[in-house]
Amino acid sequence: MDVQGQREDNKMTQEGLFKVPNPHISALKEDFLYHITIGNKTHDLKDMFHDVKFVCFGGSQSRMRKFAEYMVEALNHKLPAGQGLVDIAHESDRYVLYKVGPVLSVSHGMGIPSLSIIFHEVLKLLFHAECSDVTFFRLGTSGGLGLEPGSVVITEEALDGLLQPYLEVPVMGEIKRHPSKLSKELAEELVSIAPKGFQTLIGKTMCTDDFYEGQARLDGAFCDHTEGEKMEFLRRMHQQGIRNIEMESLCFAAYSYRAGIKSAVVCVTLLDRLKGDQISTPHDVMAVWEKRPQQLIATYIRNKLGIEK
Ligand code: R2B
Ligand code: URA
Repeated sequence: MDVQGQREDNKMTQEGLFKVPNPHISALKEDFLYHITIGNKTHDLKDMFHDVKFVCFGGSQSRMRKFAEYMVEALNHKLPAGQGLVDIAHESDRYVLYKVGPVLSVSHGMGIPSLSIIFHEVLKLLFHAECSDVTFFRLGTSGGLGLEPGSVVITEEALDGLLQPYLEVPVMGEIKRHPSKLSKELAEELVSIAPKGFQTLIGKTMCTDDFYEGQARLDGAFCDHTEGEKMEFLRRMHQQGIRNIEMESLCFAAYSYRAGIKSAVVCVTLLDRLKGDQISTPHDVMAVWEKRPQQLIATYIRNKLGIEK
């Protein structure tokens, strides 16, 4: 079943508040966001999160902590004397959640199932907190196609492993199909403020459920394809405008679109898949590359908040 039409039904109330599309949520006695150990009756979510305007997701817990620390500096955010950043989800060890002024920094783990869980819970958190005009970003890593490693790709459209532009979710024995569209306007705005010194571009992204065979690698524990077949597939992808490969953009795009939230996927490329499969770049070089999406998003947020450097 194609649920494309649903987008018109949900999201914003007349006051511009974000509203989750699920009508059952408001009927719950308490909505406990299990994987981040936050409840809408246990906690005063409006008091804690009402001012959130930007939610930044990324795979690794430590990277999202570093991003939160970086945002403290970037936003000239004053932490109360003697206090540091605290992981709001610290009672669960599944994800981390930091708040720096209007910015949430959240880890999503690896792959669509992990991202999907935290995405549901963050949307419900924003709903309970009565947030409005929130923008989402995924700041990630990826394998590039025909790009200098360290380049940054802003996703124009996310495609699955069959190169189809939608997320398919089996629900009660039926496949639900959700288009994986992203904001063209936001992608263009981001590319227009990208720093010089490395390439930042808009391109399509293939999102797979597997890092090895699913991404046409030859170096997994299993492999039933030849080098020639791999190269033929990667070249075909490149010809279709695909510039990178990762493992979450499809769900991130589809759920943002379904929720009516403006969003962007910004991933640095760690290698050129037309040249190989193994990622063997030294750690210090990779650390510099991994900061590039963060720097771009920090610039965007600073601009929106009118913060001068
Ligand atoms: C990029 O990197 C991870 C796999 O190494 C995965 O989460 C992704 O999308
Ligand atoms: N993440 C991926 O999913 N693939 C890569 O090749 C690199 C990072």
